[in-house]
Amino acid sequence: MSDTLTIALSKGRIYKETIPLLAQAGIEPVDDPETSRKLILDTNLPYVKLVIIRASDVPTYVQYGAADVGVAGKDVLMEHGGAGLYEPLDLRIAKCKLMVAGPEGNPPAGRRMRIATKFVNSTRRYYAAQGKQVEIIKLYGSMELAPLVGLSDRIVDVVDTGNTLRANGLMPLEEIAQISSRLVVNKASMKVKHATISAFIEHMSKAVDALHAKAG
Ligand code: PRT
Ligand code: MG
Repeated sequence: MSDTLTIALSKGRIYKETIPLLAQAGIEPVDDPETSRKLILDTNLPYVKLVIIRASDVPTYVQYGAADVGVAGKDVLMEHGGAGLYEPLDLRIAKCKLMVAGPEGNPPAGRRMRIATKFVNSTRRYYAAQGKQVEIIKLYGSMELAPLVGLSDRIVDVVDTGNTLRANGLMPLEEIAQISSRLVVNKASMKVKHATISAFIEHMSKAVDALHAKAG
């Protein structure tokens, strides 16, 4: 008999890049979340379900045990803080960098620099570590717009190709962290469903290695 295993995933790039890993681990969803309206997806294994939620909600679902495990970007995990979670595996997918970006030229003198971001905690920590006093403006999206309309001097956002920055006349300025997606596990589930979850982590770890060996 197997314990139930609920896996939290977000749509979009994390879903697309996690599915091949799950397939290697023997788990295949029955529905496609991009076309289905279901938020709980059945899989080929009767005891495994996928819950499809916002990327930034994944750590919260796993923290409270609403999902046993989940896949979340390190950017999202740094912001969440990691309470109630184990982070046993780097899945090496959805890679990007958390960066400070802005227009060319020096920041304004004579007042605190303004930074627009949805990564408020990570931004505060980054500047505090440098002893810099900055004003952080919380946004929920389209950070690149903020410097263009004078809302902020800089932004902190995740950057992949940098095309979005360039298209808006901004440049990557400072790297805060290298980002990839991580497998996270609810601490209580790890105890109560130890055999099932250890086996899942082991399968996913092998899947990461196999996909990397193939990609070269
Ligand atoms: O979209 P939603 O508001 O629901 O949530 P989300 O933006 O957090 O989710 P999603 O699916 O967009 O991103 C999930 C995770 O993918 C993030 O938490 C990161 O860990 C990771 N990731 C990897 C990225 C990118 N690459 C990335 N390029 N997340 C976002 N982007 C954005 C980037 O900020 C820019 O706006 O994609 C745009 C294109 O990037 P460039 O640099 O290639 O132009
Ligand atoms: Mg997005």
